Amino acid sequence: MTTRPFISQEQLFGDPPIKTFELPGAEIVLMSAVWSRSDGDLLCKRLIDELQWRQDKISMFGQSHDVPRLNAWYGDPDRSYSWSGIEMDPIPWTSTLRRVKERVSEVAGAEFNSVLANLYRDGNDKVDWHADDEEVLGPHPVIASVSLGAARNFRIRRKDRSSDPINIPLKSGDVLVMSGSTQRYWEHQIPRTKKVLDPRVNLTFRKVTSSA
Ligand SMILES: O=C(O)CCC(=O)C(=O)O
Repeated sequence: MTTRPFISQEQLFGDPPIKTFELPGAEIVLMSAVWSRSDGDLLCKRLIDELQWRQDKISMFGQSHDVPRLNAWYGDPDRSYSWSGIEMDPIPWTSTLRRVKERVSEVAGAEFNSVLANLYRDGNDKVDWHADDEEVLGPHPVIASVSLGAARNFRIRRKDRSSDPINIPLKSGDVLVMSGSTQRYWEHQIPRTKKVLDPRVNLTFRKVTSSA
């Protein structure tokens, strides 16, 4: 079953340019080029070098597999995070991450106390369908997601599959903000692609309301 196609509205003269997606039960805003493409690419390289990336493993059907990307969790003290059985204790903010957090808070109009960093080494790395709906994020989390480096497709779909998936291309320097009931009713993924050979860093800023 499919519903009407989503409507998006562009605010052409905004700074940064803003696109809102009107979707049932979701609040999603895309801010293009919050960093210029070249600054986004430089930031991507710096974060690849500076962050303490880890290769986590998940267990599926009794077998252990590498998570298909590298991760790092930075944030205020005592803001641990766990997902799919993986526990992450926060590493203290680096000056680069602090600066990015300040800019993201400004454009998103929200405060954050932690960030999950994802490193997609190339198009073979991905994140499967999921929602950021862990209890520690609260019922209506604001999640601001910064894309740096290679452009990748971000796909969202209703959890009840009442509409077709929607594709939102994310480029270096873009910020996507999900809020309201988005995590309750929708899920998202970054699919694998053979077309992308370069790395991408994604920073998803979150507010952890209490420790896991
Ligand atoms: O890489 C992205 O844009 C999405 C990352 C994501 O879904 C997550 O960290 O939960």
